[in-house]
Amino acid sequence: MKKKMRVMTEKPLNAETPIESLRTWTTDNRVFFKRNQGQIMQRPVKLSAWNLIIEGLVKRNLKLSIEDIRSMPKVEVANTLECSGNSRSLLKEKASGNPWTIGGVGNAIWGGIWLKDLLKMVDLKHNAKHVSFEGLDKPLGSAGIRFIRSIPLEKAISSTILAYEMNGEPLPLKHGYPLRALALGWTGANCVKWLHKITVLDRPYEGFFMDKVYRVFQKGEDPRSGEVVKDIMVKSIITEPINGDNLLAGTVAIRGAAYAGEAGISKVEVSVDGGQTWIAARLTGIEETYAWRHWEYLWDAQKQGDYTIMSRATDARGRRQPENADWNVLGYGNNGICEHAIQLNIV
Ligand SMILES: Nc1nc2c(c(=O)[nH]1)N[C@H]1C(S)=C(S)[C@@H](COP(=O)(O)O)O[C@H]1N2
Ligand SMILES: [Mo]
Repeated sequence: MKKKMRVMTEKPLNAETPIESLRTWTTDNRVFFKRNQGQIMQRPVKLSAWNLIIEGLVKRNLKLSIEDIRSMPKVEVANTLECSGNSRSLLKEKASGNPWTIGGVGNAIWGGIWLKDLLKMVDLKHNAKHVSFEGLDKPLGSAGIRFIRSIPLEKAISSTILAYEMNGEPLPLKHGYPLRALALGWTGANCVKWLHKITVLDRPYEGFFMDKVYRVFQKGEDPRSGEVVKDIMVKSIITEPINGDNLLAGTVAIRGAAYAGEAGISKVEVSVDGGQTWIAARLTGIEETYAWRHWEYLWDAQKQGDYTIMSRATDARGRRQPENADWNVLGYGNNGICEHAIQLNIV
């Protein structure tokens, strides 16, 4: 039986991927986590009435139809998308926001175009520094604030795509049909769905979704003083067995996924004694720059009892997961080893 998504809120729709569905290298579109600030349109936009507009610090404004975009050189890239607030509910101290466990992440093969190809067409002005994306989703709440986010031009040129396909299917309505931005290796908030306008700016976009949220700050601090969430930090999750399982003594397969945004994974280690000793896990499956790496450790569990199982990942730049996450008011970036430990009972 296929497990269902865990819905945290219906309006807006916020739902996480069931743990079982994190075990395949690509995550099924139907159970891929869904994170929304606004109201998803009921029906997909009519493609004949849809355009992508590019304006701002450009020498030529551009208005493209979906056919224009599809006729450009196509890129297909595997990219693991994670919500900045993923694992928030596992923090030792409560933080406000959707109570994600580990399912605010998924890996997909995205088909689309390189943003740099579009930026070449418009001819950037010399003071172009940031690129903002605006979504078509209707804001919820009386303030009526649209979802607009910007990324630095450097990221826009080096490794950002505009995707119209997800795992070989047209981009599903809930994931931004017909087009979304994907800043590869960066957290979900940088990947605007239902994209319809790109504006080139000389500074980061100023607005609610840039200045009040998606920033790392402490109690009493002005959100604006905090760093904007960007690349995904090195992290590993255990997807098998499930926390709290009772298992027979013998070989226990401990499996999971590890990811580090723009960096690859060089090592995953597992501890079955609460972090005292660590053993290298085997990296399995496909290795792609922006995609997670699956891993496995076959544990010979001989003695009955309660065990604390942990995993820790090291990325290709030598950065390792911290013992505990750096707490912040909005609970972003929980990649703590201890927070992601699971308990098993061997019977
Ligand atoms: N237009 C628009 N884009 C958006 C959002 C949104 O609310 N509106 N949410 C962002 C956040 S916070 C995340 S984590 C990802 C989630 O993408 P998914 O729902 O396709 O998994 O979309 C991002 N893009
Ligand atoms: Mo997010």
